[in-house]
Amino acid sequence: MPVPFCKFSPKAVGSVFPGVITTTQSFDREKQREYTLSVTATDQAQEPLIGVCQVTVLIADVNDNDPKFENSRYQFAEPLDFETTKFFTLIVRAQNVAMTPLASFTTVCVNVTDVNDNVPFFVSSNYEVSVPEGADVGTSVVQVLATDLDSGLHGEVHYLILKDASEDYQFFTIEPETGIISTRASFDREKRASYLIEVQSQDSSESARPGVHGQPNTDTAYVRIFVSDVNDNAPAFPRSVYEVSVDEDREVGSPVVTATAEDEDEGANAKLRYQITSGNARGVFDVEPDVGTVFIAQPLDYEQEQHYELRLVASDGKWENHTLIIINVVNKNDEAPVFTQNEYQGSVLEELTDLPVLVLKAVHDVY
Ligand SMILES: [Ca+2]
Ligand SMILES: [Ca+2]
Ligand SMILES: [Ca+2]
Ligand SMILES: [Ca+2]
Repeated sequence: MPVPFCKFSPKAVGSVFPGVITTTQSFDREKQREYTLSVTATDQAQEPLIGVCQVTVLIADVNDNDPKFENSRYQFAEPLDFETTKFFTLIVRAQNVAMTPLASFTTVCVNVTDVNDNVPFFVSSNYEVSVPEGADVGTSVVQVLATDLDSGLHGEVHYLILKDASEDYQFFTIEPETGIISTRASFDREKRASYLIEVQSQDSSESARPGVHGQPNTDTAYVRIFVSDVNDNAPAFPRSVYEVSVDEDREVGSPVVTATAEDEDEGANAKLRYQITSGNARGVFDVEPDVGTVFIAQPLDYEQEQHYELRLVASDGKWENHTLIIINVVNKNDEAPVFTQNEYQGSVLEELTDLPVLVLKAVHDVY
């Protein structure tokens, strides 16, 4: 068989002709470990004799090869998380065991693919907001916010209002993209002072979380909407007329009547001040401005005035209303009789019997 790697060089050493086989190129044991040569010896006689022998050449190993990487499988010791690390570069070193070890390096790039494993959580699970009563339909009330750590559709959040038994949901609307909640009605605090709705956030692809089959990830939050007061109610007295009788000898400071007005608003919008605006001749009466109690401010005098008609006004600072307070002064016989003269003179006839001697006139209650 032809061996292109060797040459055979016969050389005469005395009467012996040894053959020397030398290599014509280098060998690679990793490609072929041994070669078999057939060596033929021929003498130079007229009729030459031929000798044949087989030579097997074993290629000895030397540490001449770096370790080679092939398609390998790498296992991660911990679960990957796109949200933590999106891209890994691994430098892998392989080294053989030898007196003079040889090493190879390769770079493994790992792109982590995002899955929808994060819930769009609301930044607050309870919102408390207020809207003034009487505000126009379409007034924005609050913007809710949910954040989702995923990328793309996995993290794109939409909002909706859940329909519940209370039916408060029907008074509000939410923009799916922005989470802005607006009114669909105008409210009256005096009828109803608060509403409660439940809002939901959802991402925009199927969840990769266990147990959520084919659905997006969701979260919910409550939004309590308080209707804040506006001063839209005037004070109102329960009666348009109060009529009372007062003895003329009642002490100054005595209460005569309390006329309390009602105001359906709250707080400052229902804080009333009372005032007597007419009918109060000589300032005989006054009113406690916070409570509406009319009291005697000057001594009453039946002889001077027997009848008062006071106009009592209650005001909340914006609206007012009034009532009529009729006070009848009752005459009291509380003055000692006083003689009209200090000295009385009269003459008596001696014949008269059973006739008045003198008429003494006294007048009651001069003052
Ligand atoms: Ca993710
Ligand atoms: Ca998500
Ligand atoms: Ca009011
Ligand atoms: Ca009000």
